[in-house]
Amino acid sequence: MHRVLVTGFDPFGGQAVNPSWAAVQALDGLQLDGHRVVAAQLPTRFDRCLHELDELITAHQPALVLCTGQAGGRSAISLERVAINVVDARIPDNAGAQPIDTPVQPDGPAAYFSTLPIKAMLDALLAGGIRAEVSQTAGTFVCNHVFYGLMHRLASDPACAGVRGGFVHLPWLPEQGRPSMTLEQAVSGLQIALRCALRTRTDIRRQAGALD
Ligand code: PCA
Repeated sequence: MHRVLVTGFDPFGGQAVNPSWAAVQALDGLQLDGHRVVAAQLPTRFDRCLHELDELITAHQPALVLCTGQAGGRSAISLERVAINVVDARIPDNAGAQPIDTPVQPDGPAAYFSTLPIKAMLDALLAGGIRAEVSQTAGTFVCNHVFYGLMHRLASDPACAGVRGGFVHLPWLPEQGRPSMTLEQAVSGLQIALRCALRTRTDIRRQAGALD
């Protein structure tokens, strides 16, 4: 059966939990539109996250990859549009590293767009009663690093031809502070977003949403 790889991060910045790992864990083994979901955790470390993602892609040869992370302060599921080729860490990662003004890939382009149908996913989420928005920045920390590295691999590895990928940020869980989203909503939102991404090859055009 074709696979979908979904990743979340371990907790960082002194938090006890990361909603992205909590949510994707619940999707592991699920069958969606003829695909089996494989969920994996990535470390919130610049030195290891892309190496582990690369190994997961090589091992599972997924048809689609959705990486997810926590974005404290956001109140909706953020469908990220663009990954940029810069690292500018505002806090240290889980290994104490805090790179400033360095590229993710010295020989890579300035940016990559998500190849997931973010507007169709937005519509599906809003129709499902889940707060959602299109986001124009995944930041410049480990999440953007993984998003850029994912898109660079998919764009440059011939073995990944036709594989689509993207990134979604999730709000805090209620126990982390406000604004927040419940784990149930986050899990259900990721299912809706993934099902839509698997079914939709060509994105729709639509306003970026009420939260813009
Ligand atoms: N969020 C961070 C890194 C790990 C995570 O879950 C970010 O937005 O970069």
